[in-house]
Amino acid sequence: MSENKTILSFVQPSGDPTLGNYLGAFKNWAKMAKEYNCIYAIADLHTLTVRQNPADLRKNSRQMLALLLALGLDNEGKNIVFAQSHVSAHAELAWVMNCYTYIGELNRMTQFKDKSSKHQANINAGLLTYPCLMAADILLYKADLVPVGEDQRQHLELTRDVAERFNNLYGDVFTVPEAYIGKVGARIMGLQEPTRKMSKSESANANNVIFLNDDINQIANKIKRAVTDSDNTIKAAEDKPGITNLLNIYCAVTGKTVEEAEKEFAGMGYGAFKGAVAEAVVEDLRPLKAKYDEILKDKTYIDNIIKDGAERASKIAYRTLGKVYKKLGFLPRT
Ligand code: ATP
Ligand code: LTN
Repeated sequence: MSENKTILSFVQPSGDPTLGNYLGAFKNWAKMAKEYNCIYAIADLHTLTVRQNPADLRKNSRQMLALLLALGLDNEGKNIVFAQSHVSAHAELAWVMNCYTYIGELNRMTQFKDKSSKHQANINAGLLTYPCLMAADILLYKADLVPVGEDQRQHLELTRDVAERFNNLYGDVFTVPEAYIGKVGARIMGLQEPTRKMSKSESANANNVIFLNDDINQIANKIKRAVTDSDNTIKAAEDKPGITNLLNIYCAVTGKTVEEAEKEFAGMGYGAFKGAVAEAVVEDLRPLKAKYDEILKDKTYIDNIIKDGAERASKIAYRTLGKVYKKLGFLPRT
């Protein structure tokens, strides 16, 4: 049955890809790529809500695409990989979504509150209306499932509300999507600040974030330097955020449950535990990094894949946009 279902997810090319992106999102995308029709893109339009350096944005966009391709999410067969800015239907449907979303709903978004407190000199309208563009991304492709990390759950719920609101007014236009949030890895925290999400664009301390661009030794060292606590028991608990985070990371790469991992490490010292986590992460990342480095060297290959991706995405997106415009009462273009 999953054969005909569509899954869709986008990532912002707003920095170097992190272990959080990989474990919270991409690893699930890769698992599902075999079973579903998949649409994956870089959300370059979304990055403008925070000021970007154009050269960095170009570099980050190719890096993020190289990673998606290294994970096997390419355009072979049924999957579509592209850049959001190449399909203008996103910006067009986002305007419509803006007119069917209430300011009160947008004001409640945690990401808006978070980012506006961090970027006080640039609280632009896009930062507030960001979920309308995200809703457009999802609804244009009639996505059934949207695999994301925990931080995006609220945006997904808003998308569902707006889709239902629109359908109630105009009949069944949109598919109401479900969020898919993995059981482990959905929220990887910083290694130095384990009470805050590991984030590619908010990393003052380089040891806090594992970047997929880091070399294997750097990755292992960052894990070995992760903050823990002084009680020396390896258990997940609210007052042990450092250990809990390392256990989550370990489980996300090995597929084990937290209980299994706790049993495995019972009685072990923190040093040995961190060494085991580092080894598991490095083993998981080594082949992926090798592929990623190889693909990144071939700009033309990446650019060709997204050209083809944009053409295929456009066909689906404009079909939906046409239907929406017709329902709204816009004159047909004859
Ligand atoms: P930014 O720092 O620019 O906000 P980000 O690193 O949070 O970016 P996004 O581009 O917003 O990453 O997210 C890409 C995907 O990775 C999303 O599905 C998001 O939920 C997931 N993700 C990001 N950070 C983490 C994390 N620390 N743990 C789990 N999943 C994450
Ligand atoms: N808001 C998301 C990125 C994003 C997205 C989407 C995710 C933009 N459009 C559509 C899933 C579906 C983020 O910041 N991670």
